[in-house]
Amino acid sequence: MLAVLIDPDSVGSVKQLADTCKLCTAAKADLILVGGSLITNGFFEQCISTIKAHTKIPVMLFPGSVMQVSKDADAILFLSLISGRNAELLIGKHVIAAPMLQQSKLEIIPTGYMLIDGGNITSVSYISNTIPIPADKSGIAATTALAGEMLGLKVIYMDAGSGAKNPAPVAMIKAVRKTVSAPIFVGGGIRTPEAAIAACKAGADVVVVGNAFEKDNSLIKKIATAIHEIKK
Ligand code: 1GP
Repeated sequence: MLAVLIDPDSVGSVKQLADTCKLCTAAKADLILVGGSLITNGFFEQCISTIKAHTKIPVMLFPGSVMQVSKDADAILFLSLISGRNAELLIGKHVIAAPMLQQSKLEIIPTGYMLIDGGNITSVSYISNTIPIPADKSGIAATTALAGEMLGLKVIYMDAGSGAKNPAPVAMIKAVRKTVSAPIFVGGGIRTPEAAIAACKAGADVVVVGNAFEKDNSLIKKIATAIHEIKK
């Protein structure tokens, strides 16, 4: 599946976002993720309502903080940053968000979130104050994912971070795929249909692309088609 990541901070205007939604619908993108490490423009709620008004594609929150929760979305990736050792992002923020989530109709998706070194320091690594898993340590990634699955997490998200120089390595995705049965999201630094296909063939169930679409929205169709062709 293709998940299109929309970072509210990078949306230029409501019209631009509406156009992106139309392109996502036309390309048959499977999911829309909304979130960012930092939101400075106050556009979060309006971002969700605009997306909901312009497409029927399910909207999944990918929250960078407890402030990024909206009852208007369909689901939330309830992220536990299992590659890091920052207790706040493993359980602390969850305790704060849980009562609010209980009152919402959001589908809660417990997610083992793993940062992978993509060759540069990304916002998510800086803001979360955690060190990503080294790109050549597939064994660490696989055992981290395994522990996450044993703890009951339903999805594993391997993220090189938005704008990563290199996406998560194919060998590492394969190692995680061999070790867990949970669906695997892979994102960060995927800019071409070839990179998306490589991630899928290695075992990703969902490929997440954000930055590349902000720069060239014609890629939505190209990458969606490439991913959907694999299924045939
Ligand atoms: C980041 O996985 C996402 O958290 C997507 O990354 O913006 O580099 O596509 P990009």
